[in-house]
Amino acid sequence: MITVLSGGTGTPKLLRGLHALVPDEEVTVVVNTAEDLWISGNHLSPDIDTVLYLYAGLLNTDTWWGIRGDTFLTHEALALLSKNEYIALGDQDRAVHIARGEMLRSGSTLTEATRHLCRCFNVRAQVLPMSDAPVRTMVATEGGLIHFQEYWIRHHGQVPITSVVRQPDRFEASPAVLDALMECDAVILGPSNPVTSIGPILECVWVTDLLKEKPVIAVSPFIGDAPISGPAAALMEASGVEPSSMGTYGLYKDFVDIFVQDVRDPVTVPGAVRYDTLMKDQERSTALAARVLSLLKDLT
Ligand code: GDP
Ligand code: FO1
Repeated sequence: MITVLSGGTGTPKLLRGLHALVPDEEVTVVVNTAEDLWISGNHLSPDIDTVLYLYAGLLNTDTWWGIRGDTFLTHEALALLSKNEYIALGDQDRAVHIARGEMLRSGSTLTEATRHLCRCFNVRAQVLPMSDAPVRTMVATEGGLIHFQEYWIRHHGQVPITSVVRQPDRFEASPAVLDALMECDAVILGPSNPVTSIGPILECVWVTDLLKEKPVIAVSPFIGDAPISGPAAALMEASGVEPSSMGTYGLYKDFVDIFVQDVRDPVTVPGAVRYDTLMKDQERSTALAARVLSLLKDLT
């Protein structure tokens, strides 16, 4: 059994490769929920949904969010009525947010709601939200603290930020996550944003303690000297971490056994293994996943 820690873009590309090589039933994905948001009355969990739609074969892999071919009629109507509808939610995607919002309002945990959605979409991998507690990544701007989604989507990442703040400052992993980490043979930290995606999972109480007991491989999200998508560099800088593979390794070094970095990376992380980690298509995702699995075999 492999446990993969995931955000919503880089790691799902690696999951696409694992899906071609390992039965989905043998994979548990622990997913970041610190970007979650209640929006227009419903519950958006972007990283969970990306992983869910990937396994369901529905994901829009042009954007790595939302459902392929979705329409945006409700979003267009709502955007005329509310300033808070600043995220482009597809109509079918929104049905998932409505269903999840209802389950949460009726007292289900996010883990239970996600399990239900996995069953509905016939997803066989175990997809686990990192925590059942609401956790938020906020960023400090001149105008005060704002939600990460507001920074990245409403302001297009174009406002200066001085720090990244997690709310609350202490939160528990879900019991299912702790079980998965205790029972698995190995853990993969995919190439996701170390501050907004992997960071919150590592901050869940007990997670890093459990990782120290397991073989762990991490893949850097840096290609060349920059992330290839998303705001990782600005957020790492605002967190006082060097925006590079070295900075990423520094965050993982206490528990990681093998660090994988891209062949184009100008920074050399001592002891790291170098591969082509750019997963432009299914074939390249499968090739990288095969290499990671072979490294794992040597570790276990
Ligand atoms: P988010 O939740 O949408 O922010 O997505 P993630 O945190 O999962 O992924 C964002 C990170 O994925 C960025 O830092 C990218 O550099 C990295 N990334 C995206 N595609 C690839 C890829 O093909 N290879 C590698 N190594 N990193 C990638
Ligand atoms: N990201 C965007 O940059 N613009 C969007 O309009 C947008 C809509 C969206 C809808 C559903 C969903 O699950 C994700 C969506 N994302 C969108 C992705 C965003 O939530 C990601 O968290 C960030 O792009 C990076 O972490």
